[in-house]
Amino acid sequence: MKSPIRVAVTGAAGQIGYSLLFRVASGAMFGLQQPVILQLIEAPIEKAMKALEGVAMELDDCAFPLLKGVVTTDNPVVGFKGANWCLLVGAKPRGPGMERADLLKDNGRIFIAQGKVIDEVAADDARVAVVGNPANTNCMIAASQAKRLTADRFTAMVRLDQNRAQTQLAKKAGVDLTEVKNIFIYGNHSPTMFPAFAQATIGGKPAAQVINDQAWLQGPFCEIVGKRGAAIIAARGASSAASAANALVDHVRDLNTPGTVHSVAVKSNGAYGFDPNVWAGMPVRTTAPGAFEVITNHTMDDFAKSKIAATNKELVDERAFVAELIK
Ligand code: NAX
Repeated sequence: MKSPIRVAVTGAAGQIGYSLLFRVASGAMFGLQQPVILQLIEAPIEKAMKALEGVAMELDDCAFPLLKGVVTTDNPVVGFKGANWCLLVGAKPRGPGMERADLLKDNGRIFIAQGKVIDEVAADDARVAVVGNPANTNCMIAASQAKRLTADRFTAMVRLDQNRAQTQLAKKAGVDLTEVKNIFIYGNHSPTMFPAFAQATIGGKPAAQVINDQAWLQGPFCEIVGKRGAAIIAARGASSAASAANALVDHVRDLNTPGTVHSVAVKSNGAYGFDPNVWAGMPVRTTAPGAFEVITNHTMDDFAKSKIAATNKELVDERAFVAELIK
């Protein structure tokens, strides 16, 4: 049996946390041969810490063979100490009437503090995956604080959007979703994201040829994927949690599986016209556990270029809102 890895999770008593932790402890994220120690971090709020104790009790009650320890804390220094993976799920939600700029700044302060502490106390091989919204910009902010860890260690999750896009293409084509390949998400995890259908294939043929409805691909398809989160809130009365947790399992598992090609928000290297200072969703190929290269050779037509320009502009604007924090 391998020695355990330490997995720090913020927002561990939240909705996504409740769907996520049991899958990490069961081996879904790191494999059935990899023991884990969970280091669960919550906001310093009595109610949240009490709920976290309940979650830890339930983890105990599952008797997971791979779970070698659970730490619960409201102190990020304790929670991130020696962590090999830092899953940043916790964030301040947007309250009624709250301006987007204020949401960005409030979360910015959280992610500045967490980025600093991770850089100081996490393991040398630490990797960070950000889920808390606005995920791309929060990731950029956390990475801005790192002196020891390089920017490629910081990724944000757009995998839920990729999974949503894959299923929508399969439903439209009337095929099993495993027939759909090479659908990747570009840009921000927000309604401006672009699910690039031109590269996608269905049963080995171009998706656009199989679906044969360019208006649907350019219109309703992009809209359904971009606004799926809002549709789930409208139906369920709460935001997507189980599917988000599942996507994070996919995100981390695929970043640890060499050869996998998948959508991840990473620091832009200027590819596809993204500003080099933003974190943008794009296809990456995992080259070694935790390491990746960006796939830069996808051809974009004028429609794709205009969608990417719009989502890039939103990311650049978000960065401008928090510029004073990351100086
Ligand atoms: P919840 O409100 O259920 O849980 C968030 C938890 O974070 C709470 O328990 C809260 O106490 C905790 N928290 C707040 N500040 C913290 C801090 N400084 N340190 C540690 N914990 C802190 O939200 P949930 O539904 O779990 O969603 C979590 C985040 O994921 C939200 O920002 C949400 O918008 C975002 N999402 C991101 C998605 C993505 O694809 N990137 C999709 C799903 C989700 O909407």
